[in-house]
Amino acid sequence: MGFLNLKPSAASVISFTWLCLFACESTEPLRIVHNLDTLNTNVDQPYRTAYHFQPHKNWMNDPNGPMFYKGYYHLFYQYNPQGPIWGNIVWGHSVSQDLVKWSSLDAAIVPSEWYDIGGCWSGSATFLQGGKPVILYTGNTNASQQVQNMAVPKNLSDPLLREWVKIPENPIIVPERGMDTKNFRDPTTGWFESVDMKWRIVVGSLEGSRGMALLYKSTDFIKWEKTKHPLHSSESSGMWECPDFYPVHVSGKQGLDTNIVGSSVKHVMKASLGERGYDYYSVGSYLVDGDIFVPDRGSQDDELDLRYDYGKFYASKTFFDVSKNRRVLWGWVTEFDSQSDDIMKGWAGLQGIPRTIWLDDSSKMNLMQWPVVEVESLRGNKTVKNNTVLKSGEVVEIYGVTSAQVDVEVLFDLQRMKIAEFEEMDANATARELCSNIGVSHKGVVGPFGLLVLASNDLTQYTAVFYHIISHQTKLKLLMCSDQRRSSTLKDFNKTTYGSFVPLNHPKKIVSLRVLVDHSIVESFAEGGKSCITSRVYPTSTDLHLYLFNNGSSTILCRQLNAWNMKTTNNVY
Ligand code: DQQ
Repeated sequence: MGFLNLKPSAASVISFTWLCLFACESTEPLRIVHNLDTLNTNVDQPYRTAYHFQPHKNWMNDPNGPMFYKGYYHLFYQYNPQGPIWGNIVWGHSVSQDLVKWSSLDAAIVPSEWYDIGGCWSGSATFLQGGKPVILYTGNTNASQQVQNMAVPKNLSDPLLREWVKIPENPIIVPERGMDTKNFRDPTTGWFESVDMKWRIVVGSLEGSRGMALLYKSTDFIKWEKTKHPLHSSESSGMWECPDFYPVHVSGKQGLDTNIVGSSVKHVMKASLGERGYDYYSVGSYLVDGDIFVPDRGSQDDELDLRYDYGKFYASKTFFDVSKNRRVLWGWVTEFDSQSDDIMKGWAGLQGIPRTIWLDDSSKMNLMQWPVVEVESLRGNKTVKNNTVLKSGEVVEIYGVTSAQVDVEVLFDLQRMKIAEFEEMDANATARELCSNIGVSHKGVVGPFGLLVLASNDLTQYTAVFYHIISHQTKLKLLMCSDQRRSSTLKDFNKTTYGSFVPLNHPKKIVSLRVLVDHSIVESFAEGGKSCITSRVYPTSTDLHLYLFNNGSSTILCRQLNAWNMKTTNNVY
């Protein structure tokens, strides 16, 4: 990791070159506000990422108001300008022309009025008629109550939208009498319905233990009226943070503007459940006349039951990227070390790689997610290793890759498998429990097999991302695991194991896996994006390697492996 241990002078040179490259290519010169002199440039920073979105220092949580405007992607985010722990929350603001190289600007919205002095919390951007962007955000008031506010750009001809003005009508939505004023937040992107010529938004809320998406309507986007019943809710789910509601096409990958309804469209309702710490979604129908969302696969109480990601991924938000006709998902990936580690590092929180999101054609039940294509522009030297036979207990090193900064795509060939060979697993156990119980060293029949990333030379440290084909509740299942038990020797590191069942519509002969590794984050995508697991890990070894492995008794053929060293886009650490 020598290249991260730059002396202050070297760091400054690299940053300058990078900023110049980016700023000089843009139509507008960017005003970069971070001051290199104040950065912790003399501290060892092995866990800062090279190509993920992260501010130069301090705390970051939810992505807010992502949008594309006049040639630039905008990402706002919950940011503490004063330190690496949550508090003093403002809307940080960065811009990019390609979703992978970012420049930071001044904070867009900061606490200043009685209605947001306690923090400018999460919200969304909407394009009103005429293409004018506006932001809705939650203000934590001087009495610690939650209200919804609006901000508009000062200068619409500035593609960087550097200055935002809070409107005089704020707060535009306040909690009604009897509502839980501390659980009323995170307005969504608005959508317009021609049936009554009204805008709609959803605000997350809680009544008792029932989490809900309150629906509000407006003709002018300023005066809002709550509908009689929520758009959707779920008993015992706790507060619904950062709800998201959007249409997906029933077939194909193209994204849809949030206003679209119709017979070729399904809708997705997502809620971030604070008590569980995960983002859940349902696919279903939006009945505009009844102002209600009806999930297709409703369990008894219509609970949301699918997850974007079965690892660390929270408070996510999508936007419709009109420039590429796709819907893009951002999600916050928190740290997994201790708060004192964060204070030492001087920062906490990443955004996952933005993902294109669409409905799974084969099931119409779940979403597909895949790193945006622009990430592939960061691929450098390529290593190819085809037709590797992995006998039981074999570990094969992939040479030529920078294991800390790599994009790996693998195809495993299961031709020789017979269904009769699959192991029967505890029918009552969840995928995560099965992954924990099995572990990477289990000697199964078909699996575990997969990758060891961020692995030390002597294999005492590694993060294992692997598959296991099993029989569970009398069905054939592809179990995907990401095991952090041996990822680090750090004392306060959370050594958890994540797991997910990957939808398999029929016994498959080939299964695919893609893993993006970036120093302290491992993002895994199974079967072209049917299931995803994101992990945060902190390897203490400085000599890191990449391996293929198979521990099951059946031989596995790794038909194809492509690995690319990934370029660095983050200019400083
Ligand atoms: N983070 C924001 C809230 C939101 C929570 C505050 C979710 O608006 O509910 O920073 O992480």
